[in-house]
Amino acid sequence: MKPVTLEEGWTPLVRSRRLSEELGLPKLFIKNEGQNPTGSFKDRGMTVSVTRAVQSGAKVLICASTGNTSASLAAYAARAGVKAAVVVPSGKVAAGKLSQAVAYGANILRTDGNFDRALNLTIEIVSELPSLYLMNSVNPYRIEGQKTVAFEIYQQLGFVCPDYVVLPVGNAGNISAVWKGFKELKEWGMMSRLPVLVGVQASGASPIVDAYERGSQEISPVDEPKTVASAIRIGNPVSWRKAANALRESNGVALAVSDEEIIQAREDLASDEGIFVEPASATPIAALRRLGGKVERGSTVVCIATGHGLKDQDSVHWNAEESPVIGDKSSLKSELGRLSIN
Ligand code: AN7
Repeated sequence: MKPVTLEEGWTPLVRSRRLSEELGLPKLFIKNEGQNPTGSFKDRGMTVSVTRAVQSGAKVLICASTGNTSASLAAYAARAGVKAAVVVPSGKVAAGKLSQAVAYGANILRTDGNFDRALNLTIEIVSELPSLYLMNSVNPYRIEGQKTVAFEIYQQLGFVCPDYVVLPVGNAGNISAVWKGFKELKEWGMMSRLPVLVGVQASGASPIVDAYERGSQEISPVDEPKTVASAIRIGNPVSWRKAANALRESNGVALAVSDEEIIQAREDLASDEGIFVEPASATPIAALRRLGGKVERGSTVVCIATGHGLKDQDSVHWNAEESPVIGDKSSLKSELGRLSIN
């Protein structure tokens, strides 16, 4: 069977121009996963998992989602000609992501409460109704697809292992996938070392960071996760053990950043680098600011920008009243005069 694909992956690895100076990291790169077909890294995994599901005869694919997984599943199910059901926490998903799922024709099921509850309900119903095929990142094919970002980073750096890979952590599927990809490159003899992983959570939804800081082997779930970064508003990450393992094996760091730091980083990525991401995807820049000089200046650092900014426009504050209304050419001219144009 031919794969179900929308030509995902092969996203740009963009070298930072300005934030690199501020952070004192001349070799800072942004892996712009927002350039995937549905605007997030989820597409890398969805091509594999939908292909395998369809191959096994599945007719209804289901996931719980904070938004991006639902948009991605909806698109690949449409492509494959099978049904998608997406279970989302009511009122907690960014409008751009929901409109994608609607446009691609998914069945939208809203639950009360948060994402963790939506995922629990979904996992329970899948165990009772065998015609449903679970597409969350506990599905191992998702991880197999998502690990390809490691292969691309290695290739785009000129067949070199980065020193640090910095990424947001929600349900912890992606950090597990990234780590699997780099470990395989090493096993295959392509690289002789491995990167240090930096996993970033929002401070209102940081069970993995909390356990890391306590030095604990177990997480304590956060009952009511809160953050502006709705993609990673997750209190009980299903793959936390894999994340903890990846952090330990890579000598990695887990840290939490505040909503203010996230929004500032999102603004700066857009206005300093020309890369517009959703809030969760700006957490790596906020984390590098926190780490300050702890990352050696000569290091090759890759931040994974996981999702596109257009998905979450509510996070951009713009007051139309503050921008001038142009009545005629002379008012246009006088307004432009402020920009020192001749
Ligand atoms: C932009 O869509 O969990 O740690 O249901 O959308 O693998 O969960 C999204 C997660 C980071 C965290 N950045 O990845 C979902 C969902 C963005 C995301 C993450 C998500 P994981």
